[in-house]
Amino acid sequence: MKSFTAIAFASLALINIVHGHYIWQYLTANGVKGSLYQNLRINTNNNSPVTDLASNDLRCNVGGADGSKSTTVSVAAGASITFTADQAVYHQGPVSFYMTKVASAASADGSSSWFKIKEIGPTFPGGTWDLEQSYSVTLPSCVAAGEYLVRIEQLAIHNPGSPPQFYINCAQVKVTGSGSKSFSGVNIPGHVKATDPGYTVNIYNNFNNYTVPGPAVSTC
Ligand SMILES: *[C@@H]1O[C@H](CO)[C@@H](O)[C@H](O)[C@H]1NC(C)=O
Ligand SMILES: [Cu+2]
Repeated sequence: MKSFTAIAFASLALINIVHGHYIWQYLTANGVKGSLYQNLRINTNNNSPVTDLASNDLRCNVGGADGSKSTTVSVAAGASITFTADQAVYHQGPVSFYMTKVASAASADGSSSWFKIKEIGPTFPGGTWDLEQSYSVTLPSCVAAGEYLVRIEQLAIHNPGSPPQFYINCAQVKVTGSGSKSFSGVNIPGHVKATDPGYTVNIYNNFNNYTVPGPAVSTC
């Protein structure tokens, strides 16, 4: 079993080198898939992940603090949006979605408080992950109208060979509707701790349960 695990890791490392990773590049809103980076922050790290738990790049990816070149899309509270990557996600791990309310989605740097609106963990028995090229999230129907950054985070778990990798981006969204609810949240970085079981877990060995890192999902 041990040697099988070692071989599995060796081949995973090779896949990394050969195929590269993935980038969140398209947003579908109001049923329309946008053009490249339309209504999304534009990252400058190609398809590389963020791995530093203390980095501000965890907010909206490397380069993603600047929203000046991106547009903002109006979406009704309760509607769904979809993030699509340049290729299907293939590193195993959870997907989480967060929102932060801001004065202007185009000028926000992500330093405000984030609340989680959805998480996708593995299914057991087996510990099978939902690996897709696109993931959708429904914006809470009760959330206050106004501008938000909506963030996708895929955490690619690479333990124990190398640290987990964050694949992230932020959409610029103006939520419309009559909702008035504001949720308390967490700061990013800081939302995932180096000691979180969902961050440290070895998914190849005795993998029977899992808690997605970060706060609990906020619901109406
Ligand atoms: C699985 O459950 C045990 C017992 O509650 C807990 O200690 C452990 O951290 C959990 N593992 C993960 C990866 O969440
Ligand atoms: Cu990769």
